[in-house]
Amino acid sequence: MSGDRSAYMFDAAIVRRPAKSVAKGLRAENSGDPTYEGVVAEHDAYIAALRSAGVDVEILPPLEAFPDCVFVEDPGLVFTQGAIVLRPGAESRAGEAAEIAPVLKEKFETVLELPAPGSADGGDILLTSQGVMIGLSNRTDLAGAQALQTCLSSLGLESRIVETPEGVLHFKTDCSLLDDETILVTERLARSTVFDGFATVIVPEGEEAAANALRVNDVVMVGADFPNTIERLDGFGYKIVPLKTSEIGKIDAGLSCMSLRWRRA
Ligand code: CIR
Repeated sequence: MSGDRSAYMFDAAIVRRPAKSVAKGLRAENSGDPTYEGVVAEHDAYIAALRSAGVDVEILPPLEAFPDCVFVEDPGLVFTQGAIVLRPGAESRAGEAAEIAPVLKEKFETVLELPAPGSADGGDILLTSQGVMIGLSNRTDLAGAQALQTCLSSLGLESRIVETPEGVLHFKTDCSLLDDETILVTERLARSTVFDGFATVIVPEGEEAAANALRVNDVVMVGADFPNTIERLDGFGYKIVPLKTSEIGKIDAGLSCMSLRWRRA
C-alpha cells in the first residue's frame, strides 16, 4: 500500500442513524426481528466508543426506504486519498449508493464511482498495511472486484482479490485487522492462504461472529457477547472495548459495518 501510516488510525467517520424500518433488515436466517430501540441503543454506544477513541463522527439522517441504511460501510469506501461510491450487491440496498454519493463529494476532493458492470459491498473490503483485500461474495462479484481494483489503483492503492468462505455474507464477516501485522479471523477463513504473511488470532469455536471486530486507534471494539474472544485478545495485550451487537446481529451485522472511517489528509 502507500503505507506510511497504520491502516487502523482514523480521525474521521460517517455513521447513519438507524431507520425505524431496520426491523425489516436483510438476514440469511430468521432469528426474530431486531427492535428499533435496541438497534438505536447499540448504535449510540458505538458512536460514543468511536468518539472516545479519538474520531470525529458525523451522523447522517436515517433513510426509511432502506432498512439496512445503518450499515453505511457497504455503499462506499473511504481512504485518505479519496472515496469510492460502490454498487451494493443486494437489490434492496442498491439505492443507498446514490444517498452516500453527495455526502462523500462534500468531504473528499476525489470521489470515484465504481464503473459498471458488477457489484461490490464495503463489507467485502479490508484495508491492511499490505494493501486492500477484496473478497468475492454473494454481494461482490468478479466484475465489481476488478472495477474496484481500477478505482483503487487510481487512488494509488494496491489490491488483491480473495475468496470469502461459502455461505458467509461478507469477507469482513470473518476477519478484521488487529494491527499492522495481525488479523482476527475465523478458523474457516484461516484455512485458506489469504492471510499468509500476517500473524493471525483465531476466533474461538462458537464465537465466529466475533471476527467482525473493529480496531480504531488504540482500541479494538469487540462484540460483548463473545467472552472467549475478548479473553483471548486481552491475553495478547489488546485494549478491548466490548460493545453490544445482539440486535444488529439478528440482521447479520457486526461492528465494522456501522461506519465509514478514514484519516484526513
Ligand atoms: C445486509 O444483509 O446487507 C445487512 N443486513 C447487514 C450488512 C452488514 N454489513 C457489513 O458487515 N458490512
